[in-house]
Amino acid sequence: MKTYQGKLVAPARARFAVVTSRFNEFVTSRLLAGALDALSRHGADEANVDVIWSPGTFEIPLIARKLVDSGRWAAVVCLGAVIRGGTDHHRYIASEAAKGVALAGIQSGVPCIFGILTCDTIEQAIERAGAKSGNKGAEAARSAVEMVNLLAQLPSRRKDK
Ligand code: INI
Repeated sequence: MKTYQGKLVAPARARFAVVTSRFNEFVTSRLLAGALDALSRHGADEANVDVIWSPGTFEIPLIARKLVDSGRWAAVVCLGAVIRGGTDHHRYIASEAAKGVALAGIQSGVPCIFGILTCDTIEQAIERAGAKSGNKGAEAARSAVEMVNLLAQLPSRRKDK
């Protein structure tokens, strides 16, 4: 039996992009701080980390797609905070963001990590951005490091297939 698992050490030359939504910036700035701290603690050189601000969470998939298509980044960490309002608006944003981030990753082979909070209340969002329930930005960054290492170990598609 062979077991594959990704180390939590950023490869020396791997570049990480962190796409962060400006909408609900009081939450997303904390997710970003958590992500940057985690990348640094897991060995990523600051010079290899780029932050890209998105107007809102809805726009994140298009940015992620452009980043993965460039081939410049080993992983894209997507951070946002969708908080329920008085209408269904938030549902469409959250569902398009989840689909779009997943598709960007699946279609490119570049890990696109879903660090987007989907919460009923502002309190729930704050709890997940460094208060009671950890920091989902840091978790997302760790997943990015793990995925970059894991994918590097998995066999590539055979050329004759
Ligand atoms: N964007 C968010 O990131 N979070 C939200 O909770 C949110 N809500 O609920 O409206 C939100 N809206 C903006 C959206 O992401 C787009 O930027 C906007 O619709 C323009 O396309």
